[in-house]
Amino acid sequence: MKTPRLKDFQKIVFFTGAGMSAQSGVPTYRGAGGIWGSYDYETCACASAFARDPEHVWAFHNFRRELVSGCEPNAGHAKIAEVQRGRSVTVVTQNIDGLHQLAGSERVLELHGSLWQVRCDECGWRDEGRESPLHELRCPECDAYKRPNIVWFGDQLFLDVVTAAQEALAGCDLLVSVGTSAVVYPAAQLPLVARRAGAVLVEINPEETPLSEIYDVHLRGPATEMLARLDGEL
Ligand code: BJW
Repeated sequence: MKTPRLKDFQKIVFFTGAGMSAQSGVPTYRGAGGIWGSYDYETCACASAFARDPEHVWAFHNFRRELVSGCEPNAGHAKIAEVQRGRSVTVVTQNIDGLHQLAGSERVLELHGSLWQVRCDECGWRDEGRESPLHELRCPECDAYKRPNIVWFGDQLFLDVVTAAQEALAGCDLLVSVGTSAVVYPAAQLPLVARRAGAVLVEINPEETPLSEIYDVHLRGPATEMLARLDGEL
């Protein structure tokens, strides 16, 4: 199949992972230079680690807040935001960095939460802001530790977000997946909803993934260059 042109589709979903932000300087999780090469998710990114040592988990997330706050959206984020103007486009992202929104995208569904949101699981208090690092780690209401509103390993995904993502995928005629290794579930299997709905599926990734075979078109290269090939002009 030839590379689809965005103007030929009515309802588009961009499904993004860490590779989307790699060219902004945000490290991916896996592969060369990936975060999990230097940090152990069992001590940094799961609820049991937070219960054991919340300050250690916060040190990791404050490191991430500082790192990401120094990163700008790249040309790929900008391209998606541009395509979204005046069209039915939903961004379903596994990323927690908020760069789609900074680039101007609306209708962004954050499957794994946000680095910039915090909550208290004791009393339900919530807050949002880009203070980097976050200094006050205790809930102002009940003094328990705040936690990042991020979906860690072993956490359930937010049902309302997953439902909205499934609806967008079931109703789309084009799905463009960008920069995900497709190994983290249940997010990895969401593109299958679009496959079953008969959409055209495009995978943008320099590498093959375990789900590459479900895609109609494979654009093997970096996100910014490959997104530019899709021709967003009306
Ligand atoms: C480029 C590029 C460029 C580079 N341009 N591309 C079924 C089977 C097996 C296991 C499970 C299962 N169901 C659930 C599980 C357990 C677990 C899981 O999936 N484990 C697998 C790893 C084995 N899932 C969960 O625990 C989930 N919860 C859940 O299912 O609850 C119910 C349940 C629990 C337990 C058992 C059973 C059911 C929650 C998952 C939460 C994931 N959270 C994280 C952590 C964030 C922490 C933090 O940041 O602070 O979210 S993990 C991390 O991986 C992050 C990402 O969103 C996620 C996906 O990673 P992504 O985006 O794909 O990035 P990478 O780095 O993997 O890949 C980057 C890609 O980009 C590569 O392919 C590159 O080639 C490419 N690339 N440069 C384009 N320039």
